[in-house]
This record gives sequence, C-alpha cells and structure tokens, in this order.
Amino acid sequence: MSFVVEHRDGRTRGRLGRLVTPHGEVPTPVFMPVGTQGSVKGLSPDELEAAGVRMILANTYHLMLRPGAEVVRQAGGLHRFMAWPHPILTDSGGFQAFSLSERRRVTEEGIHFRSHLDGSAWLLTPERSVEVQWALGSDVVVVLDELVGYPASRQEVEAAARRTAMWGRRSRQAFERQAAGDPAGRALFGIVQGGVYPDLRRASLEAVLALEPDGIAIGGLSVGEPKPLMYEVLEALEPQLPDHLPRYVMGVGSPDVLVEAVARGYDMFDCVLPTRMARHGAVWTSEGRLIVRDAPYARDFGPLDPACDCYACRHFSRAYIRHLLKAGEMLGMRLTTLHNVRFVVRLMESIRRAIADDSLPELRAWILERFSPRGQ
Ligand code: PRF
Ligand code: ZN
Repeated sequence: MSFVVEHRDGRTRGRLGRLVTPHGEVPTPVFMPVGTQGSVKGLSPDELEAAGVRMILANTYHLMLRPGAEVVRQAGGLHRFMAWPHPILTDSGGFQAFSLSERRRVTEEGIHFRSHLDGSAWLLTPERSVEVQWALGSDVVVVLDELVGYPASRQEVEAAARRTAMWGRRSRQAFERQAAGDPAGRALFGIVQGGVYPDLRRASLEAVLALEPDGIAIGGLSVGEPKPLMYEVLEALEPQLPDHLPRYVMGVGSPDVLVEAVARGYDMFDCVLPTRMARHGAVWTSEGRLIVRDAPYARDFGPLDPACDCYACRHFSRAYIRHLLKAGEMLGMRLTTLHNVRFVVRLMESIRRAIADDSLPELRAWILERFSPRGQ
C-alpha cells in the first residue's frame, strides 16, 4: 500500500491525498460506509458504486462469529464473498467486543468475551485478530486495541493505552508472519489511544510509530466526550503525526465532525451514523438534517434534497418515502440509506474540491451553519 499527499489547503491543515491499495486507489479525505456483516445494510455493491463509494469498512468481530473466518476464506475472501471489488478496511474487533459482547474480560493475552449471538466463549488475541483480517482478505488491517469510554480515570486510560501498545507489537509480528511471501501489499494501521490526556496520546503515538505502520488510526474518540474536547485532542496530536502516512479517525461521520477533522489534517473516517440514521427516517440534506418520518412531510411531494442527484431524489417524494417508512416497507429504508450515503460521498467530494481550490474555510463555515448541533 502507498499514500501520497497531493495538495495542501493554504489556510487549514487540510490535505488531499491518494491511498493505493491492492483493490484500487482511493482519493482522500474519504468517508468509508460501514458494512459490519459484509453488507452496507440495505444496499448492493452496484448501488454503493453508483453512489460513488470506493472504500468500505467491515468488522472482524461480527464476521469471525458469523459466518466465521474460515467460511469467508473458503469463499475466496470477503471481496469475492460480498461481490465488492474495491478496497476494504477491517476493524480489529476490540471496539465491538467492548460495545457488544457480554461478560468480557481483558487480560494481557487478549479479550475474553461471550458472543452476543449465542453466549459462546471466545478469546480475541492480537494474533487471532490479524489472522482473521487476513483470512477476510482485508486491504487495510488494523491492530487490536483496548479503549475506555468517557469519562475515565487517567489510570484506566493509561492501562488501556499500554495494552494497546503491547498488542500493537504482537499484531505487527502476526502481520509479518502472514505477509511473508505475499505480494499483495496489504497495509497495517496502528491505533493511538490515550483518551483526552495529551501526554498519554503522545506516548501512545510513539508506540504506534515504533511499529512502522502504513497508517495511523486515532481511536478512543467520539465515545461521549464533548466535541470541542475531541477537536482539541485531534489538533494537539496532529503536529506530531508523520506527514507521509494516512490518518484515520475511527467512528466519526457527522458532517460537522468530518469537516472539522479534515481541517485539522485527518484523511479517513468511518461511522454507522449515515446508514443507521437513515433506517430511523433521518436524512441529511443541503439545508441540514430532516426527519422525513415526521408528520409535516405527509404531503410534501418534493425530493428529500433538491440538490441531490441520488436515485431516491431523482425518482421519489418525501411523502412517498415517509409513507414507505411508516408502512414498514423495506424500500423506505433502502431509499433513505441510498440518499445519506450519496450525501456523505458528495460532502467528501466537495471537501476535496475545496482543498484543491483553497476554499476549505468557506465550505467549513457553510457546513457548520447547517450541521452544528446546538449545545455542542
Ligand atoms: N478502536 C477501534 N475501533 C473503533 C474505535 C476505537 O477506539 C472507535 C472509537 N470512536 C470506533 N471504532 N478498534
Ligand atoms: Zn438523494
């Protein structure tokens, strides 16, 4: 894998880049929709492609439990299994084991947990996580990490960051064992933890750099802290990041956070937000967020967003989509999902265009005007 920075915004830290993976190139900054179970919920690969998506995220945790890494490997890897020919980044499973599993326990060895599906006992080690991600055929493998929520004591955060550093080293070794003799050129990303403590973030970054990673993921953010604090952490860390590596902020995806993080020098993002919101009847439009499920749209025969070129906006009205959602028709969620995915793809396109012509501050103001939640 390789990454090149092609242009920098004159007035922010924003950068335009290109990520080259075994399954093709991706212009950055990029947002990756989440395909947790090997599917971006409700959409076919054709539809994702038509919406302009060029890279998705999949989850080690879910696919390991079901259908199992071996099934996907036998199918020829996740790209073949799900008929998605473009790049895939896989998350390591640490975060999901924390948020989904029951009775989890962390030891030096790894994360012991019970499956949220059937209660069976599992152990996710850094080695196993890398093996599973390799079996899935991931283009970008991510180290196993431990994170804590917010707020958390300095002691807890420090212990998790230390463990993440140790697991990073074991992940690197496991990656090298897999990569020996493999020409594909897959990438390994390290993860920086350390909560909101600048010195812990710095120490965590040092440990990540020692891994000689192909990219740097920033974990442990958007876990309940106020947004200004998240921006502070990103801003304080940025000058310490090597310029030539892609920087990936894990689990963020609202328009305001995307543009704020890009302006602070970050390149890659993923989040369930656009797809999850859509299933609950909320869409992003060029005028801000809209809950199409709400009563006022019952007789609104215009599109979700007049400025959108997606299939849903070209063919259907707010009133019709609201009706589908209220009636529990599958098409309703598919159309809102399609729209939100296209919206965020176009948002990233406009962000890249703004960096290219040095107008990111103006676009940032436009986005914040429409998408800053009150009280944040
Ligand atoms: N670690 C991993 N995946 C993640 C996170 C993390 O800290 C987050 C936090 N926002 C989202 N996804 N491995
Ligand atoms: Zn649309």
